[in-house]
Amino acid sequence: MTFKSKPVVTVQQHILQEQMRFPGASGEFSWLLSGITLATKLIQARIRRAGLSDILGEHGDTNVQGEMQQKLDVYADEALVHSLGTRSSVGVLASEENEHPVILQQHISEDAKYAVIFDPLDGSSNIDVNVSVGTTFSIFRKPDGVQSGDASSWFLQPGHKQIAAGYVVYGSSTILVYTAGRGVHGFTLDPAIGAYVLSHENIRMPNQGSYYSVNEANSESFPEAYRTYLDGLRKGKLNKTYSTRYIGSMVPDFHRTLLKGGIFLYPPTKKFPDGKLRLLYEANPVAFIAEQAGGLATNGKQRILDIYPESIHQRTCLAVGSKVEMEELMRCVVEG
Ligand code: FDP
Repeated sequence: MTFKSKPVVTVQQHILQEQMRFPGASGEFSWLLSGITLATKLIQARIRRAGLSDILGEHGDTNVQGEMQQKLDVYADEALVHSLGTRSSVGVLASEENEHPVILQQHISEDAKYAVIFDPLDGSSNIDVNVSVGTTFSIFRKPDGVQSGDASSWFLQPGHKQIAAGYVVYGSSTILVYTAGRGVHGFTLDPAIGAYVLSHENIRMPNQGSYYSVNEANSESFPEAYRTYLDGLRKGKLNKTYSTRYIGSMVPDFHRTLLKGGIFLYPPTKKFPDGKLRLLYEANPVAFIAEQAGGLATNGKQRILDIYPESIHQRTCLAVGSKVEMEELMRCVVEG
């Protein structure tokens, strides 16, 4: 590595550079994001040693979704709460693992401007078999007129109000992807220096890809329009030969879709008639990133980022991906 040929830009430097474009920016936001990068470094260190320490397997409790918590889920949740809990700009935190938002009591003050919601370890059914998993996060500004103690209302805002969102993929390398509404940038964790380094600047999703990503075992119970759509892809309706790719961890499945194009979808099924994925900490962050990169995201009826949530753990149907595949899906759904 030479400093002359390619400057090393860490995520912290990048955020500070972005921030300098806004006169009067206080630096609080970059301090907040540094809490997320610290937590995800702690999480990835645990994941990398998973088979060597007593961290695999079930924790013994169930989370708010009624799912058995894995030990790593619990660790990841604690790492994020611990790392963000000391940022005075963070008023409330919410997570897949906790039924109610965590109010950081000591921060209920004028300084507390941001609400952070996250899924500490998405795709956790893949942990024990050494398959990629991820962390997602979404950040809102405290809405006007909200009482500090009314924590849920900090989050009950449509996704287009997110001020930043992102995810980390714990895959063959660890990569952080985020947007603050001015493009999408990816940073790979360099284990030699312990820093996330800019590796994917201004990511653009291809207009069309050649993969579709869905749990086809559920296809018998998909609504007719989704079955017609998938059949069309297989039969070459979009003038491409498609392959399937489905990991069963949303974050790496979406990450591939972002870089290679195509579509990722979790339609309504018999078991999950309203969709399985969670609006606030799964669909919203990837929808924000997809749109910033030139893609689209819908629940089949409306743009994901326009949905007004009614509860923190609300589920949604999700289809997200390249323009060509998404426009064809919307056409199939409208025609019914
Ligand atoms: P998991 O249940 O393993 O946590 O919403 C969680 C999620 O994984 C997503 O990451 C993934 O895309 C989806 O569920 C997988 O669901 P199916 O096993 O039903 O396909």
